[in-house]
This record gives sequence, structure tokens and C-alpha cells, in this order.
Amino acid sequence: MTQLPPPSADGIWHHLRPVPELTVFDEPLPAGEPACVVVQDATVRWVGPATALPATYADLPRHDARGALATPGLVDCHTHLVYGGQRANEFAMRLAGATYEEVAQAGGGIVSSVKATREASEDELFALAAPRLQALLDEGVCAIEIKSGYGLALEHERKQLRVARRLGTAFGVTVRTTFLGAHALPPEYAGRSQDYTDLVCTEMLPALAAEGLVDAVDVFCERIAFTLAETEQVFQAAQQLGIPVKLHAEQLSDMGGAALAARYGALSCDHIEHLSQGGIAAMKAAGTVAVLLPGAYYTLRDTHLPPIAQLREAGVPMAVSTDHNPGTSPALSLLLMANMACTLFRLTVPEALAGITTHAARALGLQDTHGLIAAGRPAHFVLWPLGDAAELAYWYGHKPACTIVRQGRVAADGLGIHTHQEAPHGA
Ligand code: DI6
Ligand code: FE
Repeated sequence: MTQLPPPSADGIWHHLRPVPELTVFDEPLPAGEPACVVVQDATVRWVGPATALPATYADLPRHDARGALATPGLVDCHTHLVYGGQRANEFAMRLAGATYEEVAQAGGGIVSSVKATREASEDELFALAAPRLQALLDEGVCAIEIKSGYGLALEHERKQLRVARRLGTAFGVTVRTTFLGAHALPPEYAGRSQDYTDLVCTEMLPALAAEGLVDAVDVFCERIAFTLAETEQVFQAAQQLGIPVKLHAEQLSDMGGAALAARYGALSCDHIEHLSQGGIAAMKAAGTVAVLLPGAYYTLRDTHLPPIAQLREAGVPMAVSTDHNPGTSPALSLLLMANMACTLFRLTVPEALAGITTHAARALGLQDTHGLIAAGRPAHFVLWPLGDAAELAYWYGHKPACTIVRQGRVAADGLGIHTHQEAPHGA
């Protein structure tokens, strides 16, 4: 089946209302005045008021946004999107009182997804992940991180990462792959945690990196997963290969993982419900992003809030992501996560919006290409028929209509803006 690529978004997108905090204007936008975004060769060339539009662009096709709100393309910076099976049974167990740790100790948890993932072929994993990815893209996601970590053996981790790469190509979306070989101890290594960590560092990571499958390296540093020393060993292996690191840190307990990750210049520390003041200071000094995952907090019915006020006070950038995974966050709406970040974690609306755009891009090292509408960047933006940007975090439970420009193409046109342009002039 061959599919035509979506139409080019080149042209002048005019009469739109940008979110000022998420847009860099070439010419200042007077209050209340609609803006233009000029796209040429799939790149944003200029952003400003129609009255200041440079004459060089005047002949480009025009797309009338009719007052729609414009945001950068959304960025989902932490997902485990590729896996076999599902774990609804554990949801039921936890409702009956079992904790995440007890489920894991009973043979459920991550290793049950490992079994299903190992049994699935690459094509099967692709077919399972595709509709999940589509759901996220339909809300305006333009860049997504996809982790391995359900293979836990070279061939199966490779399979997951290859599927992640294929998804990016097939869907025309920026995919950042993260190798999470140190996610859980595979059953065949029970009681041999050090041996498995050695395997991750000396065989799996170098092989997958050589195949171009690893954009970043992550570890689940936790009582039920990998120790601080094992985490550092994986970070050293990543550092030797020049690959950036990130960490599942202080989700269930304060392991000191965030401070360690910061010492390795981590892109992000994620979850961080139990993050200490020392961890916050280390992250601030290293420029590490705090990735908040309210979906996991909600699903696990956690009650230990991440230290939002302290992160805010320290000036640590906060991103918000789905953490999509079959165990603790079967979430397929980044906008719902923005809503939960506000209601559960008390983020302000501007913080939540920066959390699913600018700061999420930084958490993936994509701060120069994603998360902001600005001249010189690839064209990724979304137009929403909303009166107030706060509506993005306010409504939940439905997919809003929107027009999506992704990788310089009109990936969706729910508002009929692009087709509009093709009607006879003046009609
Ligand atoms: N933390 C999480 O939230 C996911 N992985 C992790 O390290 C959960 C993964 C799972 O339960 O399958
Ligand atoms: Fe996760």
C-alpha cells in the first residue's frame, strides 16, 4: 500500500493567534493583531503581523486560519509505545489492593510485557504501535520519544528500536529512540543483576548504537529495578559512546538517581515524585529537564506529589509527557496529561503548555528544531479553533478538531484551512 505524502504547507498562514510565550516574532506583534507564519521549503521563514509581511513572500499561496489559535507542534518526550500485549489484569489487581511493586514481585509488571514483546514479530509490533501513535499525532504531536525496554535481549531490544524508527518514517514524525535495556531484570538473569548490567553495557548498547538505533540511554533506577551503581555503569557506557542519558528517577523512592544523572549531564530526569532538594539543585546546575508524568501518578493512585513548587522556585524547566506504557500509564492523550499536570500537580496553564512543547523538546535535545514557532525552524505547528489557550488544558475526554502542520506538510486539516486556499480566489 503506497500512500501519497500529505500536501506541502508552504505558503502564508495568516489570521492566526499565536501563544506569545511559545512563539518568536520576527516583527513584534501588536496586541490583539493576528499573525502570519510564512512556510517555505518546509521551514518557517518569518513570523509577525500581516502589515509587516516582507514583500518577498507576497506571492506565496495563502491559508486563512480565520482567527485560529496557533501552538508549536506538541512533543511527547517519554513513551514506551512499542510493546506486545496489554496488562489490564494488573489494573484489576491494583484496584483490589496490590501495589505496583507487589504486582512486579508476583511475576506481572514489566516482565509480562517482555514475554509478549519477545513473542511478537517486528511487523506485529509495528501494527500494534501504529494506532497508538496515530492517536497521539491526531492531537498535534510532532515529535515523540520511544523507548525500548520490553525486549531485554539484544535481538528483541533491536526489534523494538527498529519499529520505533519505522514508525517515524511511515508517519512523517520526528522520533527519538531511547535504549532502556536496563528497565528490568530479564527472567533468565534472575539473581544475576550485575551480569545483566554488564551485558547491557558491553554488548547490547554498543551493538545497537553502531546500528544507529540509539539517540539516548535511559535506566529505571529503583528498588525494584537497577541500583545507583548499576545506573552509573550504564551512564559510563553511554558517555564513552557520546550518547546523552536520561533517567527514570525517584518514582517510588529517593534513590539519589537525579543527582547522579545530573553529574552525567542528563537531558532529563523523569517521574521524580520523591526528588530531594539536593536532586533539584543538581538538575538546575546541569540544565536537566524535570519530566512530570501525571498519567503514571494517576494510574498507580500515587499520593506522593513531585516537588513542583521547589522545582519552580529553582527554575528547573518542567516538561509533561504521557509515559505511555502498558503497565502504569496506558494514556494516549498528551492534552489530557496537560490537564492532569494542572489539576493533580498544580502546574499553571502556561507551565503545562510549555511542558508539552518547549521544555519537552529540550528533554529530547530537540530545542533547536521543535517546541517553538520561530523563523529558521522546520514547520511544526497546530491550529486550534479555541478562544483561549487555557482551553488546551481545560477540556478533556474528546479529541479537538485541529489543523496540523508537521515536517512542513499538512498532516491533518480538521479546520479546513488548507483546502480553503484551493477554492477559486474571491469565492
Ligand atoms: N516506569 C514506568 O512508569 C514504566 N517504566 C518505568 O520504569 C512502567 C513500565 C511498565 O510497568 O511496564
Ligand atoms: Fe516510563
